[in-house]
Amino acid sequence: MDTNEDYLWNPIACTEDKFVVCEADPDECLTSPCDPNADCTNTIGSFTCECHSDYYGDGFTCQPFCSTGFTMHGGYCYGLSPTPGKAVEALNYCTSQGGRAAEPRSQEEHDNIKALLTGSTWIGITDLNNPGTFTYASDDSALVFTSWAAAPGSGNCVIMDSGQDYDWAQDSCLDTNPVVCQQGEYIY
Ligand SMILES: [Ca+2]
Repeated sequence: MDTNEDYLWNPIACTEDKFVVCEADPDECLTSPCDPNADCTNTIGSFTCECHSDYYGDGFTCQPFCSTGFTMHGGYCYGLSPTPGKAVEALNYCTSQGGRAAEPRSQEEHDNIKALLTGSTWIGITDLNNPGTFTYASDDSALVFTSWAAAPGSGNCVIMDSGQDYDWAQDSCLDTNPVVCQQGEYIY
């Protein structure tokens, strides 16, 4: 860039002594431009922001998928009731949280729920509508997966039984247990 020609470009011999102007890529991530719940990646000439896996958004603004008190596991948000209650109270609690009592419909979902529990806990399965045939509490449809305990007990409601490695056991609906609730897109 030639001072004698208004800084237009001018080819000259490479052996001449001249100043040089350097450029370097700034690391925009040093100024934390992304949402606190996003990862920043520095790129040449720019940077990118990507929300953490349990958040959604453009990276500059990220919203949690799950409500307060719920955490995401395998595409669903799960949360435990703060206090034990009878089965009907458990179902109502989950509804009040914008969800329903959890309905584990695969081994993966069962295992994800099991990992959250610290004692016997209601799930959304009963035979109240069809004595002897257990169905999902939300829509009374047939079970597509089961994990019954070796000693399934008796009663019209179902717990994941801490005494049997959290396999499913029947329990009186009037017993009191915490409940695990589930939120998410219910697509089967
Ligand atoms: Ca950059």
